[in-house]
Amino acid sequence: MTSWIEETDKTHGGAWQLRIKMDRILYQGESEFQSIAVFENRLYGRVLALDNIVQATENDEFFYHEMAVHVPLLAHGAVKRALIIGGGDGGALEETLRHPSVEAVTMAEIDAQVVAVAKQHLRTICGTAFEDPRTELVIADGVEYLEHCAERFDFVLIDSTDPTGFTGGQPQGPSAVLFSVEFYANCKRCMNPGAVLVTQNAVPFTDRAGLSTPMRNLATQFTDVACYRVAVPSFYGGDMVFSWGSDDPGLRHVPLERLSERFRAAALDTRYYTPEIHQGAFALPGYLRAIIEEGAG
Ligand code: AG3
Repeated sequence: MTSWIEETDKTHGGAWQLRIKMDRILYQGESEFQSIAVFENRLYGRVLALDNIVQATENDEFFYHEMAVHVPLLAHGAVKRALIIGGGDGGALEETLRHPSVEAVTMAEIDAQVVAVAKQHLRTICGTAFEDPRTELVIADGVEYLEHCAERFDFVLIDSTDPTGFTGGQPQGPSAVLFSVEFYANCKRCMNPGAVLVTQNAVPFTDRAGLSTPMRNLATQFTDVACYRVAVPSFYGGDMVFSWGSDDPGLRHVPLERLSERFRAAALDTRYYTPEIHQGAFALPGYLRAIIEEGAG
């Protein structure tokens, strides 16, 4: 019998369904927070799904993780201390640790079981990032962690799951708090001058509020708010978007030669990121601009 993982649209009353074949199931379980599955697929390799939603796959995780991390780090140029909220699969952590400037990365992940599953089944995604002496893993609710955090970071990445839906433009579900003004204010409090925050905002063609709400909320905290895009093959609906908050507009306008120099100096071995892609990713098609300007509609 063939089994499939099925992700169903939540924002248009079940208008679409994405099915990926589970050729071999490696792990299936329920944690305190969500269902967790790791399976093999002929196209994607090993796939991590949380509550039936694809989070990362072996064969296309580089689209997501390289863009989540290398764009802000090479724009900044001297990140020493980084904070990742979520990111339990370890992919973003691994990319962050590739930068020689990085001295310490704190990761606040709510679900210890995701980390355990990643260590056991997703080593091609996390490598040995969890064992790196620069890594401090905190199993905690990101909101609570930041409320009490006395550290200061140069880079904050919010690598969370998507909200489960939007009611009146307001995100719903366990990760909803990670898109709120209060949460961004706490991020900001824990950021050094010139630091940058990046947050994943899913696929706006299917989840308009998933982009417009955080963009609006980020603008209450940061003077320079923007977003950039990447099409992740295993996510349905076209471009996904990372939103960006900083008080230094210069970070978004680093000349290509400078980015290329930094890229060479960091000696990153990338499969998606290039300095040209970095710059081009901030160019937005009209429909994304409209979502940001007009809201979810
Ligand atoms: N977190 C964001 C996953 C977004 C999934 N959305 C979707 N499939 N529509 C990914 C975690 C990777 N570290």
